Amino acid sequence: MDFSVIENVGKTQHPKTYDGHIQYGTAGFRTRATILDHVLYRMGVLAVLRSKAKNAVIGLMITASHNPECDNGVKLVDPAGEMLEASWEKIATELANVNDSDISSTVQRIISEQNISINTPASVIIGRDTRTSSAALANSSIAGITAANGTFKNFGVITTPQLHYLVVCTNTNGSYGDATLEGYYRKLSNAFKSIRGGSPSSDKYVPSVKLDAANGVGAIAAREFKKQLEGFLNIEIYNVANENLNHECGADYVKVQQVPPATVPVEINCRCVSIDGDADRVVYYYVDEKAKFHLLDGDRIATLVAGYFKELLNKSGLNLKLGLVQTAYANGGSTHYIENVLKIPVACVPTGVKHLHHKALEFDIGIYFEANGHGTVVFKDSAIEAIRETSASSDSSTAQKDAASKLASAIEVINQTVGDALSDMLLVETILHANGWDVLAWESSYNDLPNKQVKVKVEDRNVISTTDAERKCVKPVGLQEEIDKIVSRYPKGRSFIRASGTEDVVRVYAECENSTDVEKIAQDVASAVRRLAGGVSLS
Ligand code: G16
Repeated sequence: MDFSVIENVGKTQHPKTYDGHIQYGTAGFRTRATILDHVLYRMGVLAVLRSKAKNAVIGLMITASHNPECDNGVKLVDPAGEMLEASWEKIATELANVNDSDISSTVQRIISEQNISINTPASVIIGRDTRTSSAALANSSIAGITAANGTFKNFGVITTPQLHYLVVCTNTNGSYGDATLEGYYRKLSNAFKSIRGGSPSSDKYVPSVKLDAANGVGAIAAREFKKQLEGFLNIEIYNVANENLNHECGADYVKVQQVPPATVPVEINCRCVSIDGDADRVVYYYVDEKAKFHLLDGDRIATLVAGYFKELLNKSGLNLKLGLVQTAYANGGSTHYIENVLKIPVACVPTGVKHLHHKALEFDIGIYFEANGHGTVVFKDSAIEAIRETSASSDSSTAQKDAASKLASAIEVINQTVGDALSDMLLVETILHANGWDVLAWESSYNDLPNKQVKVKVEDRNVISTTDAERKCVKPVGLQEEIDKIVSRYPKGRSFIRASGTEDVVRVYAECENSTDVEKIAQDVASAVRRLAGGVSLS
């Protein structure tokens, strides 16, 4: 590794032209695409160092997911498909922000502090979303990888979950699946078709969905699934353009605005699905006879999956620890249902799939979902083994074998490496089909508390500091007392605030018993934030 080459290429071809501080946030670096060239170059270099440190292949995904088209970003993916280890987020932030003339010394320091053997070979898998800026940023990362003497495989335009899948398959020598896009589609489609078997247990279930692809990369993947699942699931795809990414469509828009995209021809009581710009989030919704909009978000998906798995575990006689992980955004109605009706342990962690994923690994079967539709299910190897044994054992009854086989097939439909909008959709469709449910039956399991999210622009969102899985604000001093005072006026009132890790805003969440009050709580809390945390008007 020639440190002077790394520095010179950086200085001359990918110079730092932005003086502000850029931070590795909830899901990597995410900001305006025009200031990211030097960051991508340096992340190419860092991916090589990380690959050497782990002696494994690392993933590099260029996307700003749910953000607008003008933004972009990059996240590094660790060998087991997890988000970059937290201690390396600091390293990434430091390398992204040093002056051009300090690149060489910083890289050398990282090597020495992390005890990296520079002779270890390094390899990076690259993917990017459909943003106009993504191709050039991919080239910047390739320049960094090459300058640091690493090798790379560029998969071009792919979804974020596909990148995670490819990293895991490569690092497990194919035991998780073939490290190709064909392998990804084949694995999920075959599992979906095999578990689906005969007809649904009731004619309420109609095998058809309307899918809003957010004008993003998910449209490409959805088209492929549509082809492979012909005769099993009819996927009508909307919002497939290469422009207007996430604009008035996509999972984030539907979740936050609580309306369907105008571009999706909703029909009464029909299942509609929205995914986000890089296809790692999914929400369902429908409109009833009175034109009322109903959202079935990540909480609903989590409870649907948890109920199905709990029933199969009971029937199979397997004694496996099932748990669910949520964040503060989880609707109080869902948490109450999980704890008191499903009687499944539930944990709350800070926002960011990395936190949920790690917590979920503590269970034999860990279901994790953010309310925004980001989540999956993870299984311990020992749990998978036990499920497979029961499904094949002559000591099991037919009912036990049947339940265990269904669990075994469900494992194959799930992309365990990360939240995957399309794999999650296939899982939801599998369960609705197995239960013979339409969207109303699914929704009838519990009532959501009315809720509202708003964004507040402040001068510096870093003045906000929280604790207790983001449920309590510790700074600015006095803000939590204000929030407590506001929510205490309303039955089942709850609100919290936190600085976004992907947008330059403070997020406010509010819920309470009466829909007429929820807007008032959100606006009152937002005003308190503006007053105490230096609010500025939203441009
Ligand atoms: C990313 C993260 C999610 C997080 C979301 C919003 O999603 O992967 O875990 O919930 O950002 O984060 P924040 O509220 O901090 O802005 P995505 O789909 O945008 O990559």
